[in-house]
Amino acid sequence: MTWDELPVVVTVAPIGAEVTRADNPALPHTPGEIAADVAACAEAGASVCHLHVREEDGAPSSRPELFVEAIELIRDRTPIVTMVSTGGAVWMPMEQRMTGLEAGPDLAGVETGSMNFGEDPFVTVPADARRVIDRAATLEIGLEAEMFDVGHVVAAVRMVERGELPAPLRANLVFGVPGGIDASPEALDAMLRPLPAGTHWSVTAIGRHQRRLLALAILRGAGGIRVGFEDGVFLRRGVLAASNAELVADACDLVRTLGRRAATIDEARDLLDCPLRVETG
Ligand code: KMH
Ligand code: ZN
Repeated sequence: MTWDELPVVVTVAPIGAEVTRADNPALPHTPGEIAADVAACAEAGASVCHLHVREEDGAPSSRPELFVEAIELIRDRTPIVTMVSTGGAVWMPMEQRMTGLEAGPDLAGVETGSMNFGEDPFVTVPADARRVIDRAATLEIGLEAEMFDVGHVVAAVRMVERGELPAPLRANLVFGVPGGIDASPEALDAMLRPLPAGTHWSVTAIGRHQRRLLALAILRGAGGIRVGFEDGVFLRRGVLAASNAELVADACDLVRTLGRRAATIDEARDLLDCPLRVETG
């Protein structure tokens, strides 16, 4: 298959830990709202959802019951690939960041380095990453490395070389977080350079260059792109998105305009090597 025939896995990140209803009133809070939102995003073309959870009042949370309920409700409605964040919020200790793993998602993110996240330290030392990797292995959950700067990519590749992170790597390259790498063509080149062949790489971009960087990634052969309120609440400059599903539909339009197509959920499961989990017992 040539790069242009490869379907693009569109991930939706509907919640995050920083965005609020003051930024966009359509932000989902409860597991029921999250599941309804994710189901609409799957209809619109998303094949993976990257999840955080919130308390009913919108406060970022790490309560495992909320992850369990959200994932159960999502699975009732759609076979979309479920992925939990283990980045959580900057103020969460590692134990809290890891609670989503216990809900048995298909995939989990793993941070491979530390950085400033805006004004705050966002710390993941190698022992923290290994904790996530070990627990995910025990629970048979696949991992996607979440990387915000070049050193994080180099660290992830070393973890693969040492046999800590399974190969082939699933990589999400994040651009434009203040404190991380910028959202520029040169930054995309720099983040791609250390990645071994066979990596499934996806691009997330924050800020005003989001759409341009996603377009560039699609044309560079990205395996995936990510959109959703976690990464941006605007459809266009000054125009709030009505919903996460609207952002997904727009991302799928962009994929098509550039001569590629969005992956179906089955194709995403194949490309990401994460078959539908069949619970036994
Ligand atoms: N909320 C950020 C501190 C992730 O989910 O992997 C971390 C984050 C990354 O959102
Ligand atoms: Zn996240």
